Amino acid sequence: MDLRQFLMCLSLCTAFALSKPTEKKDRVHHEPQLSDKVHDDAQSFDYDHDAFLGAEEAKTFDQLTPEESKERLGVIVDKIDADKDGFVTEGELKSWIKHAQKKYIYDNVENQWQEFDMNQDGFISWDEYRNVTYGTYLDDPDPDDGFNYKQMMVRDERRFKMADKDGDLIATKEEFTAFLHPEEYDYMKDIVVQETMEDIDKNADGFIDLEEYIGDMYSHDGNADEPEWVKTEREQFVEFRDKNRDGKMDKEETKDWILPSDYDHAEAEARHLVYESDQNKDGKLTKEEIVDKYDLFVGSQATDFGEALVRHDEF
Ligand SMILES: *[C@@H]1O[C@H](CO)[C@@H](O)[C@H](O)[C@H]1NC(C)=O
Ligand SMILES: [Ca+2]
Repeated sequence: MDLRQFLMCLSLCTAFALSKPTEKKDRVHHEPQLSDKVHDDAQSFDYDHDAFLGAEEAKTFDQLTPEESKERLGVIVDKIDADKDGFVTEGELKSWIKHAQKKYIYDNVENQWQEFDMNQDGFISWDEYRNVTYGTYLDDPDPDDGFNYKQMMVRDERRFKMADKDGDLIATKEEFTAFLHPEEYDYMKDIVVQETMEDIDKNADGFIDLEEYIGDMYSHDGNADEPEWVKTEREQFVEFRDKNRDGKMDKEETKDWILPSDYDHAEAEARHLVYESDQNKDGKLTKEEIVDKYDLFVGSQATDFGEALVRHDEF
């Protein structure tokens, strides 16, 4: 999928999200992420699958029969058990999840690289990126699909320049990775915060106030009462987000929200997976305990089919 398709999808998905106002939109997706799915095990284990396998690999498991899934999961368990003592600890699981995340990012950059490095010199210049991504728009600067490509391009260029450490407007693989996955790099954190603020700060005063904060996650459904989670978010804003209690979030407060320094997603997910599958409660997992819960860890054709039925019910 190239960026144009991705953008199309993004705008479609946004429209879709807006049509379902009671569902929470997850803004905190800029953090070093394990998945772009919302983590709600009552709905599906998609987030866990992405975290455990990496998003690409998770898709392959969705094609397997339960038996094939279990077998491949068993092979993975042997790899996770680094000290080969027959048990998977929370620490081993955390390392594995971090590894899956790194691999996903590496593969994702590799997959896109060929498309953008047009002259195949091992670098991607801003010109190459711009031509590939916005070539159609540049040829016809007034497209009638209503999407603001100009604004996207300006934003991409600013991010590209930030990722491009030596300022030659030519990205090495490392710099291009920082461009595509800025949340993974300390030196990109400011731009991640800036882009997020621009998205949410509708009146462009440089701050996120309570209504903008709520408006980004929830759109009012006529006269319907606000769902409970929206009320909770309002309290969160007042109690925790707006630390200096001036009624709005500034840059620092926004950064603490979307890129909290004291929260490790891989660790939290490892703890969650152990908690959910440790049948004898000895704090570590056997291969049997993991494979028993294969639907939580990896899923399969069957679980995906089940989800499709659930999704169908919602419409
Ligand atoms: C980008 O497109 C322009 C206009 O078609 C062309 O002049 C330029 O050489 C292209 N740059 C690269 C790096 O392909
Ligand atoms: Ca190149």
